[in-house]
Amino acid sequence: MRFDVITLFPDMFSVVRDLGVTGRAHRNEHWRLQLWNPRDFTQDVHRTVDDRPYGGGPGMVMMAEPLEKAVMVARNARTDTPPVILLSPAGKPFTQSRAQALANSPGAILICGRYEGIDQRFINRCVTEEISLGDFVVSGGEIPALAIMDSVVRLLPGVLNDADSARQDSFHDDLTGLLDSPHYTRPEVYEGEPVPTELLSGHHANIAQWRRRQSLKITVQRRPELIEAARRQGLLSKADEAFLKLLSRPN
Ligand code: 9D3
Repeated sequence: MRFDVITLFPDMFSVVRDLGVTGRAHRNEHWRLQLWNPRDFTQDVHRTVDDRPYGGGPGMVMMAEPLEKAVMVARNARTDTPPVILLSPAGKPFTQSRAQALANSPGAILICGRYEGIDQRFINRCVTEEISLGDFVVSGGEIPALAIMDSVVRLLPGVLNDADSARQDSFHDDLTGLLDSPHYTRPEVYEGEPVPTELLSGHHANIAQWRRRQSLKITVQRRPELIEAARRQGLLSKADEAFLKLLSRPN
């Protein structure tokens, strides 16, 4: 797996390259990261990468030429023909299934925008798809690119430890199911609040039932649309439906 990232802030990427699960995977050569700064593809003394928008309006626009040159050099540094993905608030929402598809591929060239936007002619000429992380605003594409690489690298075979890998095929790790139930660890009472007695019983069937019911309850409260999706996917049992009916009763 290889990611080539085009960014004005290459220093931001040490986090995914050096730390945690993705850092270990990078040291173990499960993936490579190559960074390309559009400023290095300018000609003028000021190394200009942005200019004022035609038609007026606030902010600056990233110029096409330094970006296109960076993409060309990144492309030539690879033997395959990867997708060229622009991180954009106007992109298609990123999902776990897109992460899985990227994990099953040789990787991608990721373009991180800054300023108000990017010259559309660069997008038309070089970009194969646009991806958004969701309906909120961040200052540039870098943090979304980091999140995408993290989500993809942890899916590569051999990257997670055995315990985490075992959890991966359960629908808990993928958001197509229900939201997770709460977790507790020592001490048994914290600031006067005890661990739910069900989790202390050692009765595995009761623990599983308590967790399932907590998941259903939290999902109804926070993401009711996921209940309908789970139902359509045949993920809800008769017992689940009975519990949901109980939850919806006024009490
Ligand atoms: C009102 C115009 N704004 C668009 C919503 C301007 C604008 C805001 C933020 C233009 C670029 C940016 C920088 N954001 C990204 O590049 C970005 C992003 C995001 O802001 N939210 C969620 N996903 C992404 S992916 C890239």
